[in-house]
Amino acid sequence: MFCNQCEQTAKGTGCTQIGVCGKQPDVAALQDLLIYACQGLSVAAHAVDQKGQHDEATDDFVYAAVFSTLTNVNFDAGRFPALINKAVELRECMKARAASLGASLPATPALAFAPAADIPGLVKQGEEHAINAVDPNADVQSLKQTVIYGIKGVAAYADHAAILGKRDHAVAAYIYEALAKALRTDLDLAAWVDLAMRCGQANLKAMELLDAANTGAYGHPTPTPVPIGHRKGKCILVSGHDLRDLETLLQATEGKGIDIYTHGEMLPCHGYPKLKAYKHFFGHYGTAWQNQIKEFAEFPGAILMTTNCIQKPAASYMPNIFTTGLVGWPGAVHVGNQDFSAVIERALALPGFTDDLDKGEVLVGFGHNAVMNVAGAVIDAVKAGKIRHFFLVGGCDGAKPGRNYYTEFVEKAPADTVILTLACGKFRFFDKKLGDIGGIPRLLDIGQCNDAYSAIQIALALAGAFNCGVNELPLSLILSWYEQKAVAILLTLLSLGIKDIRLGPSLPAFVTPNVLNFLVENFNIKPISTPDEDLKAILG
Ligand code: FS2
Ligand code: SF4
Repeated sequence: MFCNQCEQTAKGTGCTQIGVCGKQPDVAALQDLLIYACQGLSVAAHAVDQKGQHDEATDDFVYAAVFSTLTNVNFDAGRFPALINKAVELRECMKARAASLGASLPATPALAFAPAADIPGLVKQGEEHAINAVDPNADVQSLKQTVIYGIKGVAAYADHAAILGKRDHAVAAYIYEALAKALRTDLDLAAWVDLAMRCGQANLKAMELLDAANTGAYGHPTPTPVPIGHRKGKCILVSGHDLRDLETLLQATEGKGIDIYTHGEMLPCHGYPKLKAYKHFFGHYGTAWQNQIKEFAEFPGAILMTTNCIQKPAASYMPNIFTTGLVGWPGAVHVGNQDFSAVIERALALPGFTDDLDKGEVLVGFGHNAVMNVAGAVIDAVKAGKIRHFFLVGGCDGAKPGRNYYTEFVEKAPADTVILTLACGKFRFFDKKLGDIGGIPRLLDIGQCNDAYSAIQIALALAGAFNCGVNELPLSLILSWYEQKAVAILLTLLSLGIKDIRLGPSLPAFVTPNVLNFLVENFNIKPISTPDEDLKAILG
């Protein structure tokens, strides 16, 4: 086994025996084989694209299949054979369509790959098609992995958007082209830099679709206080990122005496008008994904995992945890087709909270629409010298040491600065009382990692208001990464020409020194140092 796609990879170089995340070698091989099967499909779909045709169901399948290989999504080997076989079935359809359109297909074994009949056979095939061992040129291989991991993030966003009916074939067209090209070994560094920048642009489109999907279905988030304690009663905890799963669960539990709590990246859901309208959508419980093992063990109700990020469940709460959608863990009950009756039954059988606990509130709901509504006040405060600087402190959380940098950074940021935040890294400081500047809260929660589009829109609007570029704004990006959505977002920021990003807690293992030099020279990207040093360097 070899996997180095996420930040917590073993020894900072690669997981070789078993994943630090809990991924077993057979699952790692099956995931690589699924990507290979999607590459064969992509070769044919790209040829069909070039004749001006495509198939929406194939696009949706590829988004979901690729998303299944993202870190902390599906650990269940038994779920992968069907996906691999489906990719091959769709590849054959696309091959036939290409032939009927007179499109020529390149000669590549991926177009003829035949999946083995059982899991051990598929695992062996997967080992022969490991993502990390395709290109003899280490720097090309590094960029190739950057692009493939970025595509995993793009696929995640596109899958979320497609679930709510928002699609743009341009996203799938890019994925087909790039996955097809990743089979080749004749492309040079410049070609891969171009594919990486276009991955960032495809991700911008996917995030724009997702923003339109979420706000179209549930309204624009508005500033909303969310209790972080609990109240007496039966309860269900929802984690992950999927808004439709939450809505379906809210509908199914209405009037049943069950309160719904969010965990991790579901926190921002409290800001959406159509979701917060449910009276039993009570509050938020716990912090980021890596704390599940402690926090889930203490939750007295059922737990529903949507999308990423699932952590190996402890035996103590295994009977309480349910997966849905693309998520899987062997032994955890998987519920499909938006039928959450088993989750509700379990919640009713469990004790629920036996008391009321007031732990205060946190404020969510500062998506681009809400921030634009106070843009006038923000601009005036900057012009009057009341706001000196904005920091976007956002990105993933994770278990490795070094992430307290972000807490300390926010604590040490001077009182005349504003912190914009998004994604699960915020749980390091989300409950800090940072006060306000003339009524503008100093800590503005933009939303999930899935809402990075909102942060980009806010930065562009500020740049427009001050008649300058984003790089000239009094704004610094202090980012943390863990998994492949963060890779996709980083590529988007780079593709928009955004410079001087500080990235931590460590740099990706799949980036070679030459690729890093390229990033430093062209984008002035830098690793985080200490909060004091970085604040001094930024504020002067
Ligand atoms: Fe957290 Fe990062 Fe879970 Fe997001 S680990 S912010 O991209 O997917 O959340
Ligand atoms: Fe290791 Fe991360 Fe891969 Fe899991 S996803 S096997 S932790 S590199």
